[in-house]
Amino acid sequence: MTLRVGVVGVGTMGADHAGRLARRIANADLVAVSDPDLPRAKELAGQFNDVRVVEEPLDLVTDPGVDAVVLASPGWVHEEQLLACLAHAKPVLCEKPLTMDAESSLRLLAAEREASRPLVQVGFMRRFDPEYAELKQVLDSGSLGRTLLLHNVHRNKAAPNPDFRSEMIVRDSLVHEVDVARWVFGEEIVEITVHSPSPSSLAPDGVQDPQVTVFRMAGGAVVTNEVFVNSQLGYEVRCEAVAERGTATAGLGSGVVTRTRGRWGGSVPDDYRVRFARAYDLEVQAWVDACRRGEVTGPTAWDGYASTVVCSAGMASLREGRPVAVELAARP
Ligand code: ISE
Repeated sequence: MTLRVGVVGVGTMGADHAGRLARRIANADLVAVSDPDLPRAKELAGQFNDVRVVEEPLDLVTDPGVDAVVLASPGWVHEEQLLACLAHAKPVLCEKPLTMDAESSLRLLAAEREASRPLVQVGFMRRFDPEYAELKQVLDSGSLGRTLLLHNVHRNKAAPNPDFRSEMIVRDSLVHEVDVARWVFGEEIVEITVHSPSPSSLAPDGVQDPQVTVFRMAGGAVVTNEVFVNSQLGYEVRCEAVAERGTATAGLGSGVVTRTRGRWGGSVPDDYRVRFARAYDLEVQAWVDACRRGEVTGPTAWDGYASTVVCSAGMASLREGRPVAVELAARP
């Protein structure tokens, strides 16, 4: 059976996923797209064969010709759209955030428990990046001893839009490090502190950028994170794990090196679509394969809930300039 997939939201990520589903993913067909921006949805659908435009996102979810949904709509409409997916037993790959706050994420977890099986995967694609996956394997093998620290660096060339305020750096960017830390250690974050160094003069007025954030993990490890979204230099994402007998680093960017005119070097990608292209392909292929088996194998609704709670605590820490404890509901 070929999985018939509909994409809701045709902004940067939705359009990227649509192209991947139409051209690179096996055993899946892109059959429909939906977005309140109808001309944009039509323009995207027109790039492929036999892709319908469904005006209302909820109509796409309930469409009998759609087996599974990729949600790339803004976070504030996720709850309603995810609940519709659950009510109609449609597996869904939801770009982060799962929802905007802990309460709505908990409502969603409860609704998923009522469904016949888990249906939600959250789009934390770094878990599928070959280098991140290898880093995790090395650490899990125990060959380096116990993991003590993680140092993450996350730089964007420029913020995606002028409304990308300090809170968005936590909620939309740091959320990836939140997931990486929980995934690498296999445990929850218990405390978050957001430090506010002197901001770059190239950041918009009043925006705290860069930010340095510290997580305390349940088992006592510490994770440091630099997030700098107006770094000018390009897209750079790195993770160094420090263990008892060595370190493991993903994202050194040591691709092809050229030497010419008295200089040597490689290239820095412009954005995440380039840096994580392979990770997105592997993520979506794994999701399609799991959907066809009736399973969820990637980051779950619980991972989405936990990352939302950590980011909310992070936003409080950013406001108040102090460590904030992370309090999760009991895990079902
Ligand atoms: C964006 O939404 C992403 O998910 C990117 O991976 C991240 O680098 C960027 O900061 C976010 O705005």
